[in-house]
Amino acid sequence: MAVIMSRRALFGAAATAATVFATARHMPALAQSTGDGPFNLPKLPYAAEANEPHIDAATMNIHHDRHHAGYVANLNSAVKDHSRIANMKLHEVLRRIGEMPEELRRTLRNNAGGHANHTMFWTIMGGKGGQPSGDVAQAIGRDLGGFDKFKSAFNRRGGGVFGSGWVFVTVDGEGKLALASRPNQDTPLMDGQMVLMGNDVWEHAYYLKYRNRRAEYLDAWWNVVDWAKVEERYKAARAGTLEI
Ligand code: MN3
Repeated sequence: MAVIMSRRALFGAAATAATVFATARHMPALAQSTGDGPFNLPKLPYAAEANEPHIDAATMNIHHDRHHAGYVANLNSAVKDHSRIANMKLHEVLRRIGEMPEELRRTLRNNAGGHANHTMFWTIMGGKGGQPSGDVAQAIGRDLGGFDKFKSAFNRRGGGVFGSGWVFVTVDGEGKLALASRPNQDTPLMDGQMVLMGNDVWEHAYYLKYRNRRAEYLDAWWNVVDWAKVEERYKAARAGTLEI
């Protein structure tokens, strides 16, 4: 408990962090699933150490087991008495966020958004960085001016998010790419778009290792991107099967 309390003090967005930690207290240290559905925390697809030294294992553990678990728990609790929403798929909730009951909308925005963003995020990391090849490389060349230009524009965009949020690459059904950023846990899925990849620029994603140096984190993050996974997402987007 002492560790939890001292870490809580490290993070900004106190209200959100307090909620997340209050929920996480009731979970096992290595929560793999909230168990009480309907939404579930996916396992990390690799060991927490897999992104060392660029992203430390402690950050991975707390980010997945506390923060992401907290969004899932809050989401489940929000839909507990709303079976219509509880039966929807996550991407449907987000796509139809404007139709959600007004008293639930902010909670769903934050927690369904947080669940989707982090689910995407884990899957595209655990790699060895480098450069993409194949269709993704071609699309980056065509739509984003090539890899180097894309990487610096993405980092600039991530650095420009005021407070907490995300930087994304969106992809449409034809495979066209664009850069986007969103505050908090918003996602382009809320605007009917698809997300190819994205990076979390909340302080909780980098504060333990990088303190307030977001630009250093943004730079280092490219070393852990799994381009094969990004390529899979690209193909799924074109096939109409990419959900989150
Ligand atoms: Mn996060």
